[in-house]
Amino acid sequence: MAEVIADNSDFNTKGKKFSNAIVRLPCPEMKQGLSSFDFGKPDYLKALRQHSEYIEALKNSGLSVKILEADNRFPDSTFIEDVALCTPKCAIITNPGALTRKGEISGIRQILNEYYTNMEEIISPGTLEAGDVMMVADHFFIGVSERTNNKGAHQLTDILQGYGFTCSKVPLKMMLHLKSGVSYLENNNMLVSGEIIDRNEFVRFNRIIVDKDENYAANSLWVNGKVLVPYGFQKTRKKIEKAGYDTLILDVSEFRKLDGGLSCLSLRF
Ligand code: CIR
Repeated sequence: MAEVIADNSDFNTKGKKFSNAIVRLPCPEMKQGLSSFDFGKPDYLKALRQHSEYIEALKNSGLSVKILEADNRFPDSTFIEDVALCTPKCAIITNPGALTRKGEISGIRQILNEYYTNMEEIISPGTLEAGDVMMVADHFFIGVSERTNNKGAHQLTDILQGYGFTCSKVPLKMMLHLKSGVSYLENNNMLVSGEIIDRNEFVRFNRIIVDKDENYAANSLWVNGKVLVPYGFQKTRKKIEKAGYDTLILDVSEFRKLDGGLSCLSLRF
């Protein structure tokens, strides 16, 4: 495990880090998506509008956005972040832990082949969803959750070490995914919530603590210097702005009904 994580990367300030994003349109079947909350069923048309605003925000942040057709075989397929990990040196196709999501990886390899020459994959019995993976400079924190098992975390560690990266595991008790509760905002700033707040791994960062009643906003998204923040979480928004960031507020209420947040809706690289 790396003891010291130095964020010496070129993009740790307000510069451009990402050039591309891939998103997948939501499908009407999203109503059958996995959910652990009782916020009601998502409204598909409203979700489409929110998704389109999300795409605009990525474009306005300097990304070229590839928009994949909706895949009505998989209600959760709009949460494309989980099916691949895109790093500066390679892309890794994951093996989702949720049975209803395993098939979402079909076709992703072909799409990522347009961007990457180095492609890797996680294989059973290892499972991994990339919502559990947070990149901080050359280090990757890997949440071990109900979706990502130890075998999947080990496979990912072996793969990434082969490319010169370091990794460490973060066992999770409560959160769906690691990034449900923590977001790296570059420049050593980290948004932390819930069970993450007191974890030793993260005390060396400038931690911006998310109030319990705004836990959902811990999944805010740094994109090329700006931070996208979900609508309705004023306290967190103000804390992020106080840390020096411009924020962009996006309503993602329909995705929240399926436990999804801002990071889950795209692959960025
Ligand atoms: C699921 O339970 O898999 C979806 N309903 C939500 C996935 C959210 N993805 C993420 O946090 N990276």
